[in-house]
Amino acid sequence: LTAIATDDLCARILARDRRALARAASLIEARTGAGLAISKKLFAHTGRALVIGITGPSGAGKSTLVNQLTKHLRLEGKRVGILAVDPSSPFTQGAILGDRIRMQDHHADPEVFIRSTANRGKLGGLAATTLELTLLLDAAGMDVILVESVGVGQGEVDIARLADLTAVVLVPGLGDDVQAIKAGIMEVADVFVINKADRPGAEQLEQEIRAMQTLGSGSETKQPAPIYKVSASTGQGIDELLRALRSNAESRARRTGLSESWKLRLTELVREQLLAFLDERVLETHAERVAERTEDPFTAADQISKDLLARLR
Ligand SMILES: Nc1nc2c(ncn2[C@@H]2O[C@H](COP(=O)(O)OP(=O)(O)OP(=O)(O)O)[C@@H](O)[C@H]2O)c(=O)[nH]1
Ligand SMILES: [Mg+2]
Repeated sequence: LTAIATDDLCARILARDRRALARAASLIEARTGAGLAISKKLFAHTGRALVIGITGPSGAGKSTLVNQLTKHLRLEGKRVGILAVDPSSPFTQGAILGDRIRMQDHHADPEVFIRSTANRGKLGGLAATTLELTLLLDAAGMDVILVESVGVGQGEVDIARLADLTAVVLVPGLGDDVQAIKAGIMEVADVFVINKADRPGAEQLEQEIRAMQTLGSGSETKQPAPIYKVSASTGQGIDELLRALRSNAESRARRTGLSESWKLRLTELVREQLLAFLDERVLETHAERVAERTEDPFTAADQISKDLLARLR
């Protein structure tokens, strides 16, 4: 894209043109120079949207929940951006298709923008592009951005870095669920959502979470995350949940200032951005030498950064 075309695309995004937005999202996802130029240009227009991370095990009902939250937000006239991040797993195709189906309630709504993205970061984290996409949707005037991501161990931690607040979705009856969840999740969850509360076991799961919260709370000043029981498929409890998410975001903003989550988010973005500059082939060449023990890892790192600097110059 020429500079003029990029400028034009940015102007259209700011004017809330959906096709321009979709085009820009593709350019960013493909990590093109034009995508980067758009991200740079639009950054000044970001900082308004509330980014909510929705994470939890596969099949917990995250997409159904996102669909319900969107419905409620739309009734208030809010513009909603939805990013569904799929892990690079054999389920990816199915998951994207499934999300499309479950979110199709809002597909025709011009004030809702939905994007499924299969990109993952180089080191297994959420892709920098996901973060860039939240910035894009923010600039495009979305009031709330819902980011759905399957959380399996590290996933929750990653999403917490890009979201203003994170809701961890769990379901009763999985038994080992809470045990399987690493301690990290306790710090990451701003709100716990027990979904499928229409099924038996919700009370018990709530008690298990509470027990873990008391175990985990050392000298921390942080309040334990509130727990909400909902049924995403019927819509029961969604009003209360949405209210809780909002008040949580507000109280956090009062407590730490908005700058705190931005600092975290941008650190992550810059880190991923730097990693993206690495030439995969150069990395691999050195990795092979290290494996053959003809080079040590530290010299390899030196060489790789030298190569990087040479290319950037
Ligand atoms: N009984 C019951 N079923 C639900 C509820 N919410 C979602 N489901 C069902 O649970 C299944 C999984 O829902 P999804 O919304 O696709 O779950 P997900 O967490 O997005 O799944 P992945 O994206 O694959 O990780 C679907 O069959 C839903 O209809 C609920 O509140 N109660
Ligand atoms: Mg889903």
